[in-house]
Amino acid sequence: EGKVVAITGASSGIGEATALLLAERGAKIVLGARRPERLEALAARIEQAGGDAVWARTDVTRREDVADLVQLARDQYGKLDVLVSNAGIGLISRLDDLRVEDWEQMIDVNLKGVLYGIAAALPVFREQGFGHFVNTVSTAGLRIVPLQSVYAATKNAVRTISEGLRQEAGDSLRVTVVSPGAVRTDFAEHMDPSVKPQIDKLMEIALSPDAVARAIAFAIEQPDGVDVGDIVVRPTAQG
Ligand code: NJP
Repeated sequence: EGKVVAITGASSGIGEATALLLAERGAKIVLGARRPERLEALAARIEQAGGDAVWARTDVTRREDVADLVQLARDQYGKLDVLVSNAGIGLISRLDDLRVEDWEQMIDVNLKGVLYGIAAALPVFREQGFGHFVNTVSTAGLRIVPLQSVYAATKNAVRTISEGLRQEAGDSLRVTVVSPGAVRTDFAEHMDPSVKPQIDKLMEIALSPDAVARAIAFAIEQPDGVDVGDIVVRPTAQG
């Protein structure tokens, strides 16, 4: 339907599935992530299917990269309708293990990356008089369990900021948080081998990333004035 949608973490999993689905439905897609070869291949796939996509190497821990991604949307398509801040990393461990660098990385990607998205897109949305933030958070933030507390904290911080943004936004902006449960992506690949058995078990019941993509598309495709604020998508088998 001609919306311009920028997606961070578009090189795999939920971001990639969302890019493909929205492109198929007529959106123009601006892809961001750190792996250029994957973005290039995805953009080519979208173009071959008759869609429209551009990409930029984007590390969301670098404020200027996120600003450049937003600028690319404006340069290429003249506007930005939606920013999907989806890049995320889950490095779960016991607090006792003092994985301070992992904590910092999760804060940098999951929290500061989203804030950089707000810093880049909010002035654009204000100027345009419309805009939509979609932030991928987590069901891990809804029920805190051992090993996941720092990850959950970064996601709950984004949830809090999203609600503040919604309240400050007025009627011209939309803000959506999407909380996936277990989804079959590369997400678990970055985790410590010690938690692998637990994660493998979860992956047995995990959803396809398409399920989350459809939820994101649902929020984006609502008519003006309708704000889908909070969506949880998890497998029926997830406790
Ligand atoms: O995982 P994965 P998902 N700068 O690993 C990118 C949340 N979630 O699709 O940079 C920019 O396939 C990375 O790209 P690259 C989760 O917290 C998931 O499952 O090229 N991008 C890749 O495209 C996350 O927020 C589950 O390596 C960076 C993407 O992030 C979102 O869903 C459950 C980056 C990760 O894709 C998508 O994750 C849940 C950086 N510095 C929440 N670092 C689940 N899968 O079960 C990473 O509750 N990326």
